[in-house]
Amino acid sequence: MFEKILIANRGEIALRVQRACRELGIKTVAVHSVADKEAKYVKLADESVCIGPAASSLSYLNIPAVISAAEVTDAQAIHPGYGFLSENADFAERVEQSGFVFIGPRAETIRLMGDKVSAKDAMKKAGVPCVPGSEGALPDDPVEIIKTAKKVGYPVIIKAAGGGGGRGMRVVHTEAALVNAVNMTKAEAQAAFGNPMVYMEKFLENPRHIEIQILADQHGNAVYLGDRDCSMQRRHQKIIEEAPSPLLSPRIRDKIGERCAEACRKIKYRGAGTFEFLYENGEFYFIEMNTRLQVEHTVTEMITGIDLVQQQIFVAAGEKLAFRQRDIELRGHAIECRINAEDPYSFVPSPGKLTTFHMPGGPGVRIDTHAYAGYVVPPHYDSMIGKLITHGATREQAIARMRIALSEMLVDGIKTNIPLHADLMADAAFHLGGTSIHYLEQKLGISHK
Ligand code: MV4
Repeated sequence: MFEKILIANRGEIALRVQRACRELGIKTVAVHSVADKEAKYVKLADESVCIGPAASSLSYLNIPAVISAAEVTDAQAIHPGYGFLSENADFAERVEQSGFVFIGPRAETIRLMGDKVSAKDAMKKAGVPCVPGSEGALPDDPVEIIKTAKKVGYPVIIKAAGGGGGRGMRVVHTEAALVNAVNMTKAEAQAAFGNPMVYMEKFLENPRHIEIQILADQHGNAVYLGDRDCSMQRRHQKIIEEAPSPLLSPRIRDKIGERCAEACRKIKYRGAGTFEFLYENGEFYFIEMNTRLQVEHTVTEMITGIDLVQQQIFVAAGEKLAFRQRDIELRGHAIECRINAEDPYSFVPSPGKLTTFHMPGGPGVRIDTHAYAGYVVPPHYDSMIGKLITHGATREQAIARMRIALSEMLVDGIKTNIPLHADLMADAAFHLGGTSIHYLEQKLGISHK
């Protein structure tokens, strides 16, 4: 097992990874920007290294600075958290070339999944159900493009191979608009990702966003750890996630889960990963695979009792998974509310000093946060300051616990989205079993983009 791990991230996830390491007796190295030098997780780490100025492009995204920090501190492995360098194949490659273990999949796998055309192709071949659409990337020939759309059926969606997470997409409703839309998406994709490749899919009008968590070791074993429903979002930012999805029966869950686990065995996946699906009219449609730990991994941990960060560390160290599929049991229901430093309705960021910071407690309540009274939320990064997670025997109990926990939570000095979460926990459609990916924007009266 590793003796020392460098954590290439900040905020709540830096603290989350640190706690996993400490429990395993692994020493930790925190890296931080100038703006984060007073952060709690920096002080709690065994060692810390300042890797650059506040701007993340010069610090948390600075590959040579992160690798140098691992060298000077003699760390053996690097955990990238989520965001920043976590899905950067070049980073993973340079980490391993420098003699460290990257806690995540092989660089080759990250690269495969980073290109959404090759990801979809690989998953289709591995038996994962995908959205109907073009075979690979769209050709240049307008006649071929029109033919493909006719076959797929309108509306279609044009997506950039280099995109993902909602970037570089365009919905097309008519043949008249098609070729121009493809060309526009290509030009944008070239500018944004340096890759003009685009592909076409049938546009699903009102799906749910359901994802499957998987875990694979380097010995050919892979398991699925249930699903999460992440449909409550706005502008591709999830705000509430839950596990399991209230929509799925155990039989359907096991069927899609086993498909994902089998795909992981086929492509020799290593580490934790997430299959993202759209779910509509009882069918799953694969859209993307995330090769990192996700913000919402906590709800999976609550219902499985498995520490996903520790599992990432075990498999990165070459250990075999200590459990099989039949050992994994889903217990009860968990909900996560992302607590953001922002106006609850306009979503404008609200950095600044937390003058009050009282956190709730009680049975089934978990809080993952690096914040505390007196902490200053810096303006340079993501607005998420913590996650409130509740677990209950049933969905109703998890919701009840969330309502109580939200009512106990006091944060002053900045604006937070706690009032929005309180509204949503009382929302009739949410209570009835959740909503489609468009519900929150419709409820808030935001028009589609
Ligand atoms: C789609 C879709 C409808 N049909 N693909 C947006 C993020 C990216 N991961 C994929 N996305 C979508 N792909 C087809 N064929 C609708 C979306 C989408 C969406 C997906 C998941 C969560 C939130 C979303 C919000 C708007 C659109």
